[in-house]
Amino acid sequence: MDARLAETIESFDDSFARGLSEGLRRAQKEIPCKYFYDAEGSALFEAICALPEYYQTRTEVALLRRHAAEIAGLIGARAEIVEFGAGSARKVRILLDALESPHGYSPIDISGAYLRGVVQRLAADYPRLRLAPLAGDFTLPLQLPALAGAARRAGFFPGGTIGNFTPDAAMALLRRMREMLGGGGLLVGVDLVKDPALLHAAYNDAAGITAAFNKNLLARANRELAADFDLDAFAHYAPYNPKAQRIEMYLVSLKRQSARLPDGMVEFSAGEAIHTEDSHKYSIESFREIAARAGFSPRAVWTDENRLFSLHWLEAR
Ligand code: AVI
Repeated sequence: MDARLAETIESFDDSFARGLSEGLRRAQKEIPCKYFYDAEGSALFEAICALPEYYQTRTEVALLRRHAAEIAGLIGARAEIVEFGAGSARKVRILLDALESPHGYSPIDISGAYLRGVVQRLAADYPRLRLAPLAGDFTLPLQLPALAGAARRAGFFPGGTIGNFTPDAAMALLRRMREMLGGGGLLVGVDLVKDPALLHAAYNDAAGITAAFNKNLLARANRELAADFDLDAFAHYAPYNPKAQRIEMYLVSLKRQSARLPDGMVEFSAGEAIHTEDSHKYSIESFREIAARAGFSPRAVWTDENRLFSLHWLEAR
């Protein structure tokens, strides 16, 4: 990794303090889910991905493995892969191994510290690949470094993260990704509507990892912002809303209490909930409609035999 890229990682200004203060002063308190992913939260999310109840990761990985050759053919040779919310960048290795002479890889992730380690490991394993990491919020317009020598850019947005946006916001985000990519295609993983009991279990695991992931928002505020949240006085609550077809995640205050934030105190009544995440589920058709509204032509779609998860190849119109 050269010095310029290291700077790109260091210079990203995290807005956690602002996001937390604004969110907790709303009538319906909220903390935007993008703040889950500091180094601690990213590690907890990795642990979630390995949980028996969390079918998404293993199902998507199996789909990628099974269809890697076909996907590589659709992407084409000498492509630059841009991954939105790269996390551990484990899934992209399946693509990189299948692609013909991949030219470059540009992972974008909100956690600069996490991205640094990921990129170092990739550089060792793929010495010929041009790596252009970007620490930042991919929901905001980002300038991707100029494309030199690649035949085509292809976006990669796995993990069902598109579900963490409302359908309208998902459409707007897909449109922005299409613009950022300057044409080309996008491979996106989308979680499917299914038996609510399976969904409920996936977000309420027996080992309590998802609860720890949710509470890490408060732990992070204590670590980074000298806040004083009492973690034992908040409960993880993640019901499925069948009408809206989404899991909703909350931290519920178990008593009347207050907490110190950098810009003053915040009060909680007993039973008051902080909304921390929505995870929308789609049918294949409803997702393809959103992609079409965002200016993509939905092409191939792959799903598993139990129809738990789907992978969509979209081409910019
Ligand atoms: C990242 N995202 C797709 C996960 C999801 O399933 O919505 C985040 C998550 N929240 C709780 N468990 C996992």
